[in-house]
This record gives sequence, structure tokens and C-alpha cells, in this order.
Amino acid sequence: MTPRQSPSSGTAAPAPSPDPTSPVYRDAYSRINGVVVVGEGLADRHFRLLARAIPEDGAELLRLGAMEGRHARDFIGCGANLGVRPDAALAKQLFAPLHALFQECDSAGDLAGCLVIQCLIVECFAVAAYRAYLPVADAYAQPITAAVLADEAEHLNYGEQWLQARFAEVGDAVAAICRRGMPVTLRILQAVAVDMRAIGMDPADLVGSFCELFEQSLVTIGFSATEARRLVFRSVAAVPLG
Ligand code: PL3
Ligand code: FE2
Ligand code: FE2
Repeated sequence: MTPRQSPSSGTAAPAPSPDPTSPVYRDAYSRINGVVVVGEGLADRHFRLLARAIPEDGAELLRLGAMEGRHARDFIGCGANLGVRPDAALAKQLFAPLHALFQECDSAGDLAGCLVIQCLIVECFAVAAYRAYLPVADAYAQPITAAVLADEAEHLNYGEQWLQARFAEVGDAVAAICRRGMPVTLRILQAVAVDMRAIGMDPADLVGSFCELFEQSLVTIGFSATEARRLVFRSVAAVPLG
């Protein structure tokens, strides 16, 4: 069989590695770093709320929350190393709809909804983002990002196990919250797509691996491959990347 050329991704030739000390890079990094630091801080709060809502796993959930607090501090350090401060104001605005959805589920006693938002959607988002960042990260941020990535897998696992054990009762609620949570998450990404390109990342790649990871999680908890694909496809189709 003749070897085939790998299909073009539709983008131009790969851009030269961006210079992390340049003003353009640092300006973009302040917004990306803001999203990461605020996202980690919010994850910390969500795990503490979950610890209250699921007292039998309280100690475990507080431990996961403390990991998120450390991630936030570690990523602040990555910015500081470049002389950059995170743009927290923008990031808080971007995360507000997702946090509001979490609070709505928490107030309604919808534990499955809370776990889908934090442990499946946010953690798949984090894993996809940090994996995509690793190859372009500066020498200081690279080992920190690799260590954080290993922790995020644990957070994803917690949610998957909880939801899998109760899939018969919570399957419909999971599907409902996916339809609402996925578009608000993708809009965060859409808002920093231009900045991601400026630091050498491809936002379309990130969306692709986010969807793949999320689909896998849905299958792990009990959806069929077809149901999972359909659920993800429908949530994503509504949000074109700018
Ligand atoms: C949960 O542990 C953390 C949630 C944070 C989510 C962050 C997603 C960030 C997406 C945008 C760019 C990623 C670049 C990574 C640079 C450190
Ligand atoms: Fe984290
Ligand atoms: Fe996490």
C-alpha cells in the first residue's frame, strides 16, 4: 500500500515558536493565565461545595479542592515568572455562567448536575487544555503543567465513578446538564481563541480533544457510544470558534 500524506489541518504552515518574553505573548498570556487561575480557584470552591453536599466523601472532596488551590497558586507563579499578572476580571466574567449553573444545581440538590459540571466538563476541559499547552509551554511552566495534569485525571475519575455507580437514576439529568454546560464552557474557549494562537496553541485542536475526552467519559459512566457522540455533537454545533 502506498503511504498517504497526512491530511492538512486546514491551517497554514506551522508558525515559528512564539517568544514568551515578547509583549504580544505576555499580553495574550495574561488573559489565558487569568482563565486558568480563575478556573482553578472556582474548581476549589466547587469541590468544597461538593464536600458539603456529599458528606460521606467529604474528606476526599476537600483533598481534591486543596489540590485545585495549589494549581491556582502554581499557575500564578508561571505568570509571575514571565512578569505577567492574570487578567482575573475578564476570566471571572467568562466563568460566571458556568459557576451560576453549578450553583443552580447545588441549590436544587442536583448532585449529578454538579458532578457533571465540575468533574466531567471542567476537568475534561482542563486536561485537554493542559495537554495542548505542554508542547508550547516555556521551560518554567512545562514541569508544573505536567504535574497538574496528573492531578486532573484524579478529579475526572472521582466524578466518573460516582456517576457510573448511579447511572440508572441519573442518566437523564446528566444529559440535560450536558446540553446546558457544554455551550457555556466552549464560549470561554471561544473568547480566548485569538490569545491561544498568540501563545502557539491551536484552539480547534483543543476543542477536538476536549470533545473526545468528554465523549469517553460519557461512555465510561454508561451512555452508548452513539448517545455520547450525539450529546457532544449537539452541544458543540451551537458554538463556532471565532
Ligand atoms: C480544574 O482543575 C481547572 C479548570 C481550569 C480550566 C482551564 C482551561 C483553560 C483553557 C484555555 C487555555 C489553556 C492554556 C493553558 C495554559 C496554562
Ligand atoms: Fe486543577
Ligand atoms: Fe481539577
